[in-house]
Amino acid sequence: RPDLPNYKYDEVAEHTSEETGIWVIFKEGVYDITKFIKQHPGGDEKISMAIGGSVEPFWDLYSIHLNKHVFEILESLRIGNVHPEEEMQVFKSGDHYAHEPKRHPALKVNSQKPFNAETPLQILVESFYTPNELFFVRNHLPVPKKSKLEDDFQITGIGLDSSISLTMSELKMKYKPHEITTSVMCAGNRRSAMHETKPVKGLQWSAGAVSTAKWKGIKLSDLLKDLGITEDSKACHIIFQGADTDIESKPYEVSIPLEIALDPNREVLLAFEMNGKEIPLDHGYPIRVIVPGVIGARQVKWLKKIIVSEKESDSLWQQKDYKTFNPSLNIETCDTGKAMAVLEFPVQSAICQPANGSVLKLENKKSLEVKGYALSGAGKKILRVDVSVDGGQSWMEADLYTETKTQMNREWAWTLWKLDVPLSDDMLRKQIDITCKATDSAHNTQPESDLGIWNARGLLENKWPKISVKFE
Ligand code: MTE
Ligand code: MO
Repeated sequence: RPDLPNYKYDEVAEHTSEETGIWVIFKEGVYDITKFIKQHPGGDEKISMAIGGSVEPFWDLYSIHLNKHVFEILESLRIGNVHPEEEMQVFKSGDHYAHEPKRHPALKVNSQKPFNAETPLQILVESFYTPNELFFVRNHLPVPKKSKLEDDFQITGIGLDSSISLTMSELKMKYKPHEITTSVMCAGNRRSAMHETKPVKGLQWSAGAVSTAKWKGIKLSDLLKDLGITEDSKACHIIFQGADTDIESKPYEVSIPLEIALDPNREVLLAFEMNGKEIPLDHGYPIRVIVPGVIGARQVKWLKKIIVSEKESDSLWQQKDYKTFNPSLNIETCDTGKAMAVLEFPVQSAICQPANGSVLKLENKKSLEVKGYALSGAGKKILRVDVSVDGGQSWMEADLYTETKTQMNREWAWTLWKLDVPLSDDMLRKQIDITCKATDSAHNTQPESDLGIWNARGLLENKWPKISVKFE
């Protein structure tokens, strides 16, 4: 619409209140929805997460919006266009973080440089697949410049004569593409809960450092077998290197055991698609490793190099971070040399709705809808999620929801759960404390307290999650 002014993302992001006007972006348009928001049928809690940015990922969640009537309303509220120069953020020269992509303002930012942000809990469980724009982001380093990222990577090491350069386009022609649905979870998910028990070092994640996507790629096991790398190899580890580097030009690097990389049932992918689209820059464009059943740290983004090796990666991320210790050891006294690098993770769950601390409207309520997610490592599926409103004296069983058809021990994605908790008159008068716990297919379940699992890095917190709500 050339008759209307152009606005930059930052300008739109400043319009989030009634005083300034409430603006949103849809495709190339900027819209003022201040008047409309009051009548929004979904209530203003959900729409408020979309303001100041693009509404598109929310419309993926709430497909009710995708009709002609809504587009007509929106078009009548158009006030401008997204500035055509707004493809990338512009930073001062010399800034290592000069090539960061645009991010959706609904993400809950933990740190800007490097960029770390979680998916808001309220929308995390609104759909089985997390929209790409709202998928949590965990970056240790600056994002590499997009124009430098190409379709190729190197593979080298034991059993290979020389370094081989491969392009994804070639591999796509040679090997059958494979699709899997996995949840990616950071080992630091829910660290803030462990921090409350006793302070730990690290980003203070709530329960939103996990998201789920359908990934398409080629199986790493196909490639390795084709190159003649088998279980009999002298090598024991596969090292992955990213294109992102620190100030000494050292790349992000970690490794996984060869056994996992070669296992066709483990379905380790060199992925090139996320939820049917090109992988976004924040999530590893153009190629990222997906290792089902293990913590996020091993799933290298912006893949540049694969090394077949006798030893694990000697990087900081393999040798120092991402290890757990005896609860009585602190950052100074823990022995990182002795501890094993975290790979698979224990059974986990979270309560996402209602939000912790909410004050809810009474409205003759007979029950309260409680929603969350549960998942476990190593391919274990969720057998059951139990919910308690009396501190664990009695438990109700939640309804489970999944979109995967799982084989035994190959559940790589989360299970969403929901329960209508019956409300008694007594409960309406005081604070309601809600807790839950998940049990996986090996009958592992979550601990009530984290005293026994506390570790100096604050990893793998999985004690019973707790929230409290009140009625007005
Ligand atoms: N890969 C590279 N190259 N650089 C990184 O910083 N972070 C890892 C992993 N892969 C990281 C990486 C960590 S710790 C996690 S939890 C996941 O990516 C997060 O993936 P996401 O940002 O796509 O959610
Ligand atoms: Mo992570």
